[in-house]
Amino acid sequence: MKPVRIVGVGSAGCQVIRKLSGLSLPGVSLLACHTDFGELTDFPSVLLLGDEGQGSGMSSQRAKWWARGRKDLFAAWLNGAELVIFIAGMGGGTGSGATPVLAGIGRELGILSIACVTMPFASEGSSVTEFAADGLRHLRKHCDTVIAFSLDKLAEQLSENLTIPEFYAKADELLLNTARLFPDLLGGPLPLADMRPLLTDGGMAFVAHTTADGSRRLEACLEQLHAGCNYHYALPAGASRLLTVVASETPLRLLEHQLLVQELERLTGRRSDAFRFVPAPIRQADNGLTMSFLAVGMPIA
Ligand SMILES: Nc1nc2c(ncn2[C@@H]2O[C@H](COP(=O)(O)OP(=O)(O)OP(=O)(O)O)[C@@H](O)[C@H]2O)c(=O)[nH]1
Ligand SMILES: [Mg+2]
Repeated sequence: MKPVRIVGVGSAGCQVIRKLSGLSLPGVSLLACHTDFGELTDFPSVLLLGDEGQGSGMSSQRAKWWARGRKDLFAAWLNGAELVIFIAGMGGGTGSGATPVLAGIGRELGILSIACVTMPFASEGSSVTEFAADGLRHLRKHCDTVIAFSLDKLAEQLSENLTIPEFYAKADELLLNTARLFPDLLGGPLPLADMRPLLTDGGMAFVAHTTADGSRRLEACLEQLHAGCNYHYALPAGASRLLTVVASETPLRLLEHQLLVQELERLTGRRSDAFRFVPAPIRQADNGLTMSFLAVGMPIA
């Protein structure tokens, strides 16, 4: 039985599942979950929420209700899992309403759970923002660890010339890369047993993916850490546990390591014994330095 399950909920979540299904991930089962039957084609496993198949009509209440109606089916699919990762765009009816309900089903079964979500643009309007905030509040109750990115902040980092589909492809990539930080089964650096103490009851988490090369590569990565796009958080200040995943063709120099530890101590307000640095496999052969930061146990904003 595959120990890791990834569930995409709603259009955005299913989009990420589609991308993950193109990767070879033994040990991982994927599920696309939606209220809209038309968006559930060409997936290996799907779960339709409700019987109509016409979408939620932007109603998170309806999506919640329908997700509760699938409790037995979803629990059966989760059987034997050790970790479940939920992916969704908060703001629509399905993602905002159903994801917390599905996460609650996982929690009742005692499965370690993580949610990686995006929070909508302010320009999507106040009802979308409220759905999203409500969904996030509920996710915090039902998941061990929740990571939320702000689309407004992501847009600030990217070129203004991107088209909307190009922008959403970047948002999907951010969610996908974040999900892949987790167990080694997904290409992450640590086995599940080592992720467990980090993520259990982790609350809100901060994640930043950075990459740079050249003689000031470490400083450049740290600058990118400051320009992260986490909802609520500009920095990993106050985190109780921190994992830094380092991939580099040329290993970190001693001076770089010292600078990194100093800066992380300053940013988080923690001593270095709250940190763990792990090397990651290099996916691209270049001289660059790639560092991902996962800070768990962030103070509630
Ligand atoms: N990552 C990502 N986010 C998207 C995409 N399209 C829209 N979003 C964002 O995700 C939020 C939720 O949109 P959807 O995923 O379509 O919503 P849903 O969960 O399908 O809910 P309903 O369509 O209302 O049933 C939106 O408010 C946008 O902020 C996408 O292609 N990728
Ligand atoms: Mg949708």
